[in-house]
Amino acid sequence: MRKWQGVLDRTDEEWVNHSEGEDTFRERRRTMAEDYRKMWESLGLDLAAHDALLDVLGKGYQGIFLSQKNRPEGMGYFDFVMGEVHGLRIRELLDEKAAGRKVVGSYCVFVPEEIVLAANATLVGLCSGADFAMDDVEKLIPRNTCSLIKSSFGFKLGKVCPYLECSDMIVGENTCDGKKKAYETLDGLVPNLYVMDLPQVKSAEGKELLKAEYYRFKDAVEALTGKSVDAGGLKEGIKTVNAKRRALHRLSILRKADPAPISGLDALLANQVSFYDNPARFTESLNKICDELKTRISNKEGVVPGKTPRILVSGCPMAVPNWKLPWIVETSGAVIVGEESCVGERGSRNLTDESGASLEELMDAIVDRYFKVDCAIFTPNPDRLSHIVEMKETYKADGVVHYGLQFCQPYLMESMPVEKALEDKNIPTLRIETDYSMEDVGQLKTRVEAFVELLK
Ligand code: BJ8
Repeated sequence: MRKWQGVLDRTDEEWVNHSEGEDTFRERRRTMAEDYRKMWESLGLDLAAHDALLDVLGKGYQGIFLSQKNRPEGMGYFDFVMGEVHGLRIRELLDEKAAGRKVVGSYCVFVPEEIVLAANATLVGLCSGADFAMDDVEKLIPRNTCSLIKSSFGFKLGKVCPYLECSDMIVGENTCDGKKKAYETLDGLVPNLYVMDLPQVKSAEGKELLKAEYYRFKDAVEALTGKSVDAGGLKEGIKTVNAKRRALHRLSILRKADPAPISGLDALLANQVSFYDNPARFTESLNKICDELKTRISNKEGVVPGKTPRILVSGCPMAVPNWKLPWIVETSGAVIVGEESCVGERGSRNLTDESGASLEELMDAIVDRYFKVDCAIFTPNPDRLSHIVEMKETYKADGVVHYGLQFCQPYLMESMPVEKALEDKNIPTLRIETDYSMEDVGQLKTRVEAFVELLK
């Protein structure tokens, strides 16, 4: 924690000059790089493939994030975390493991972090935001599978994800058909897959199923860690996760301001980092940015000058390093002011009631909270439609871009009623269907630019 604390406390000048001196800094980075390579090797990563991935990511990050103007200073912390996302954070997780803690990896916001924390384990999101090893992937799952699922296979087959390799348990979930069938195949590739069954209907029976599955998951995590989940531990877990969600809500609410105090790209990055970082440290860093944004707002200082069309993005989750659509939108003269997404407000919307005294009451509170998540796998799913309209109003968006990944039936099917509900209220809407490749960037940019012109 001390190394990270130093980062949180760094002044601007120290970020640039690294007060230890340039030579010492370079030497320290060289030693760290050597240490990381040994660490990645010990996790079984393919070093050459991993180097290639980090190279592409580093260049992409530079071009997309660091080239933005007028960023909040507090984003320095998130730049640092991204720079160390396969380095220092993995070292920290391995240190935790050496001290007896377990790591649980997840692909979905239905996996309750509160229970994982209460059982003395750490929850991490598993990367699924870039194409990798596609030739190998398409030998195992059909070509016409969504990019997110293909990516999770690519990161495993290409041996490039240290989070996946250091997870003691990998949690899959029966959500969309693509995922639930893909996990049958993933089961043969990893030794520690746990599959959580999830309801598809918001009925009393559906809620009972979720409750039964959360108890089954609690038992499985207890068996993994050897620590029983009791009321005290669960209450602490709930408080930690609530504090993280409160900070994310605070960030969302600050984005109501016009002019927008932070870019959509940076806000998305904060949401993405929330899946990897230590929750308490993340909460502290995000609250610092929110304090800075509050000052910006009182000074009427925006991230982009003048009147800029404001966009709400709605649809499939954008996992690291999927920044394609936000980058297109924000380099086309608009600013994103909200994300109706699991890596955004759908994933963090509600808090869990902390007031229960017994384990049963707290487990019920967790079930109540997660049962409100309005993922498109639910049928029917009217809450999502009202949330999109509500968010458009709350964040004073001028229009909505619906983001659907190719071959994602739940979100592409639902994009039709979403468009209808928005059009009924005269809200301009653009439906996008894409994947992780860069082949359609030119075509998407033309469509987004035309949409932004319409909003002016
Ligand atoms: S709660 S959105 S994180 S399931 S894009 S894999 S739906 S075919 S990701 Fe999700 Fe949980 Fe729902 Fe959220 Fe399938 Fe669509 Fe692919 Fe998707």
